Amino acid sequence: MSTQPPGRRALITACLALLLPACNSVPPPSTAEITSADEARPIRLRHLSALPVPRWVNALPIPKIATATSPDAYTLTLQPGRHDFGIGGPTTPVWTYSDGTPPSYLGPTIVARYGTPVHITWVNALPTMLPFAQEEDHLPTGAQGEPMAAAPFGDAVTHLHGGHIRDLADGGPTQHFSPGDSRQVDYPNDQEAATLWYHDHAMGLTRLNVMAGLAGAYVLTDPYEQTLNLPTGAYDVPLVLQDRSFNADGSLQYPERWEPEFFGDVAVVNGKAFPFLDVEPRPYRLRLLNGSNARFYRLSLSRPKAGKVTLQQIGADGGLLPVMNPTGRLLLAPGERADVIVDFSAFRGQTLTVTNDAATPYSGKPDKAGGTPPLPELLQFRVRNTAPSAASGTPPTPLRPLSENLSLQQAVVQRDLTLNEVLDPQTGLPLRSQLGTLNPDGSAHLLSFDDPVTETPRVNTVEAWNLINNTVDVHPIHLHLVQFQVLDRRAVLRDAAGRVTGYGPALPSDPAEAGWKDTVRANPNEATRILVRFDRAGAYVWHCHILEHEDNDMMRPLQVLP
Ligand SMILES: [Cu+2]
Repeated sequence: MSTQPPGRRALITACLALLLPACNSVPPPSTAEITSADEARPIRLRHLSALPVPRWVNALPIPKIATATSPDAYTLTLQPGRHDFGIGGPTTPVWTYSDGTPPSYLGPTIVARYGTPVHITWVNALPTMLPFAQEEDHLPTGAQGEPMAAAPFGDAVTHLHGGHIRDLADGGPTQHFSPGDSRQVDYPNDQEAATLWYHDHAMGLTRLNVMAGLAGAYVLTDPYEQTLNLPTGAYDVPLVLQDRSFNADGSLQYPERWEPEFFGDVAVVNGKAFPFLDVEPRPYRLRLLNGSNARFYRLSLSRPKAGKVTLQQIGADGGLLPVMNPTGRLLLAPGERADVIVDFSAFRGQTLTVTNDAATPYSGKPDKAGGTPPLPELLQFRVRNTAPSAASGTPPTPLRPLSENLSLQQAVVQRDLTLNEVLDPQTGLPLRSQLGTLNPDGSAHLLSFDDPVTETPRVNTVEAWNLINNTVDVHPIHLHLVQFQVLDRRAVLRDAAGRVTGYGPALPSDPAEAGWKDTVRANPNEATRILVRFDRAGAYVWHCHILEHEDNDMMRPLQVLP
């Protein structure tokens, strides 16, 4: 581990997070300062695969549709297995969700229909050792030197990300259960058609269990969506984006003790390294899902020497957008989804590459000096040189009006909440990330997961949450239970001690996030406002979806009061 003194970037973070008196001489960061001072943290440069992984030789697999035991009922068993990522080396020990057919990495896709509940029995048949090395004492100690809470290895619990579900079925971090045990849950599917996903959420283990393979897609359809003439069947393709690194023996390479973020050097899409997909010259619906632990993707579809293809974004986390969003570049933080239509009919016989230029860690700003290099290429589409079919697939505009247009005037409570990073004063390296509230003097009040609940909305009320990011990186903030709307983003104004004194002008949200969202990017030194209707009482959580942050300790309880 590096013992280099903290760089300016780290020092700024420490001052903002802790508001140390000794830091008062450091001026609050401006955009320019963050950019020019963005220094690499050597700790993040390690995870290079031990073998050269071939590109564009693996056909993209489409995760199989889950086999039901009876109509809309599934038994999914969490179990160990081996998987061929197509890395040109030995197969890889992984953890999988099995529906009784031979298990696969990722888990099988659950296809659900609006208004028809899905019943799932989750069976934990995992061993008590992860498929990659991990120290027993894998998390740093907490704020008072106490050991951070983590479930024992082998414990697991599955959360349906984006699902509108009662708290006992939510699969929150404290609901983990041991090997040999099982849980039964019902998902009501009483929300709009959307690309949801299921993944592990066990306390202190989420980054490890998801890295091991515990994730899968959950596609919810509804009659309205089916009237839109969107591509279906083989032309409706989920693309689960992950990054992994591999050891020479084929095993997953992951740090044996907690590190602030993990960035792999191999793009894995639907469980294959750098795959390709042969497509027909016609429209496709691509359901992009960022299933990485920490990597952001800023995606384009590129043609050799011919620039970028316009992506027609039709959906975000919680379903269809009100209007289509044509864009050349899509930004996806961990946990976020985007549905796009790509019409390949203009590209017969050509090869198109899905490219990525998001730096790591992702600050949202040009990052010339710092971070690990991005994964510049993920996936290729090879368009067959056949006659274009007269296929459907041009989406109408408007797509789907918002079922409710939330306004700030509806908000009965406005909460100021903070995103913070705590650095080791000795080494300058991150010890943990924490959410918190805002003190009356504008300083941050950092809170651990175990501190008493502070976010207690009343059921069926609307609240405005003002997410103040005191760090230098973007954090994707995810709320369980709800789909919300992004209101605006404002620059945070600070005094010399870094305390919040006010806000700059409101900037409207991105057209890409104009629909329902369950995960929102909170940019550094900005306050991101979301409007949320809490429509079900119960005990939930909200957290950063960088899984290393979520595990230590960027997660808080959310108690919706009756
Ligand atoms: Cu975070």
